[in-house]
Amino acid sequence: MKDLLQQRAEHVLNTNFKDEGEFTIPCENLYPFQWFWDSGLIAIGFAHYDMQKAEKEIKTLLKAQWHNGFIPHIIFHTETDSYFPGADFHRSNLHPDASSEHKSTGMTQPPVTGFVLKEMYRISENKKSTLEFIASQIDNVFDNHNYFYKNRDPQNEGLVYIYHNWESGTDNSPIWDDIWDTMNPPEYDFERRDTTHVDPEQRPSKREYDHYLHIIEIAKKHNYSDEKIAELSPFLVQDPLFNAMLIKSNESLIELYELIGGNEDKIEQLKKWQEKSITSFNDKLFDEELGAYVHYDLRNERPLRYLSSSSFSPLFANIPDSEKAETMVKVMMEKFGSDAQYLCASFDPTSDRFNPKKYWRGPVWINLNWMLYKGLKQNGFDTIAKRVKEDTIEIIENNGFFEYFDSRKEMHKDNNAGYGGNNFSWTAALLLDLLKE
Ligand code: 9WN
Repeated sequence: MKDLLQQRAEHVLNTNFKDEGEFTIPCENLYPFQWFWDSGLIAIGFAHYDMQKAEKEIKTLLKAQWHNGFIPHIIFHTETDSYFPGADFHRSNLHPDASSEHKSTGMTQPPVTGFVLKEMYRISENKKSTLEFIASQIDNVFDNHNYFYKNRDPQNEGLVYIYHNWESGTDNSPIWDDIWDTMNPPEYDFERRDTTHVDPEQRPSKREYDHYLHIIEIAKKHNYSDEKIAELSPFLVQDPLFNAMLIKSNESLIELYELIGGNEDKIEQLKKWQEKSITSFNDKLFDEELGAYVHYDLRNERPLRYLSSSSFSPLFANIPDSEKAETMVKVMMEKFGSDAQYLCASFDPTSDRFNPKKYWRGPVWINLNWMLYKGLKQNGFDTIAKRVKEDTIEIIENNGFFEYFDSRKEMHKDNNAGYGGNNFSWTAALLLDLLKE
């Protein structure tokens, strides 16, 4: 008999899978299209009970890849006006390499696909068939990494930039406040849709959206040209979470190509990227004083010295040595791990900018918890890993399959501390993975 929680998780995923397009929405109304990193994480959940759906999810995503290897952050498979900004605002067709078949945004998201394929292989009970599927898709993922290293690394450091906060996946992190301080966008006139689905207290402000739209307007003015964006975007950041995802995916692609056989040139290239990226990551993004990794603002040439759950994500990609790992975990427990807090708040609970109800300014997110759990385990921090896992299962079981959760334990007394969208796909998918461990 399947455990009830597992059944509920599968139900969320099955309901959000859209047969007509063969992809899964993150959640009804609030996010009605296919999102890049959501899709990858969702495939991990499906892999546990319906490998065909997991494969479809990835295949559909990669079909929307651009000719230059770029994978967009949203693919607008269907027409609906429940989301803003939609396809008509983003106008991906401005870029000469954009897919002519699929409307999308002109920005990307954390490159999870490489390690997702590896996870699918790990989970699979029919390794031969799954490896065949992987062999049919893997070159697209390699091309995506090639796109990043060729176009998003102007100083040839092995660290790629993001040009928009929506590319980070951690959309309104307080870290971006320092960048908003350098900008003064117009007050745009537009109709938000997110705040018709979710309490505005839990979402970014109108003024934040002005900044988000302004960056896109600049990119569109230059037809999403990477060169022009690198030259002109007011937002140009080397993000530790984004780069950790790329590095973890490099590692997985190497392992998968070795299993498939041949492809020596690609393996060699991946190893070169990997070595350079890890060295620069440690040299440039590790903040000795804070004891963890931070973001670097490439536009204004300065580190953004704040602790967030992204600061610890490099554990998952085996980036820190054992000494750095010890330091990071100590900092994480001191600042984020008090008995009053669930692990792991998305932003430093001891900071003035911490807001445990608002989106990426403090709440616990399940995708980051999943990565931290894996990272802690890989690095031998079994007891803390166990706490992250237990906290994650407990908050979902008590509150439901929400998008994010209050990090303060006192707020969970009435099992009413889940925020944002409900029946959220990656919450269900990654819970399934944790339950099957
Ligand atoms: C913009 C879909 C996405 C996630 C992001 C999350 C949120 C979108 C939004 O939802 O962002 O991409 O409109 O708020 O921050 O990580 O991929 O679930």
